[in-house]
Amino acid sequence: MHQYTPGYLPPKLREQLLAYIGGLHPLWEMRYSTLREPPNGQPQRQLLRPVYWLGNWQFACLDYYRPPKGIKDRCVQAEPFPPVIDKIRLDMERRIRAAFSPRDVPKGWHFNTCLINFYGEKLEGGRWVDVARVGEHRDFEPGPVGSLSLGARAMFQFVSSQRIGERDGPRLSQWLDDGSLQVFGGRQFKDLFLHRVQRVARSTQTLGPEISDYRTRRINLTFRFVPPEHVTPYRHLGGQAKADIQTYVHTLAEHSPFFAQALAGENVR
Ligand SMILES: O=C(O)CCC(=O)C(=O)O
Repeated sequence: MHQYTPGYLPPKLREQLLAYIGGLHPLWEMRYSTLREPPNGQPQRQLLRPVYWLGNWQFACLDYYRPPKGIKDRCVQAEPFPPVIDKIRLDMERRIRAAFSPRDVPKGWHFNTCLINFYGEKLEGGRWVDVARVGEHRDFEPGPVGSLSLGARAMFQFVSSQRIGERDGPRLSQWLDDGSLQVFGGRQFKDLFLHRVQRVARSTQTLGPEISDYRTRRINLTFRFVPPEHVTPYRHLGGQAKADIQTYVHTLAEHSPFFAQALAGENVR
């Protein structure tokens, strides 16, 4: 099941959402822990773009949520959704429940995690380099996914996970416009297809918070469901996981009372 709704966000809500996002301080994470050698000789690298997670944070260095095996210490409790996002969340959930077969909506499903991606170009060695894309991947969180787009439009594609070569081509291509909502779920779109952001249209307009040496031209908010029993407060993380993300949590705590509190409560059980 795939549904695209252009013009989903009313202008006032869009404005409120952008005002909230404008106050965030996104993180630019490294793909692997900086305390150990990357696994299987993988090269260490910065993620392609800065991100901010709400609800729970999947730090790249702890690896992403991948049930059934990749569950422990993958999703770290993060700031709750602010009222503007909670309002949109409720409406998206209502639409999804109305449109999807109950078979594709797991028990207890609701949006409790939101990844905010900042797409743009970064200054590298005095040159602006376009990094506005995401490679093919699956979202392993159970149930439907909702995605809101702001700013320059993006070419979003579903491709078969069985693909032998490029000849096969994308199974579905969708331009995601400013203010649009895309939802997808069910076996075909979640399990059999992978998805990617192939490119983001060029634009001289920027949006979102100031990020040093970076120009954002598109923001995407992807909503998913992580079973609450798989979300771990910072203080309950294992020692290695806690050490891996400690610097990030300190950076977040500089601007986020939630993460400052998480650090203060570190020794509370
Ligand atoms: O930016 C988008 O439209 C999609 C982002 C995405 O694929 C993801 O967060 O998993």
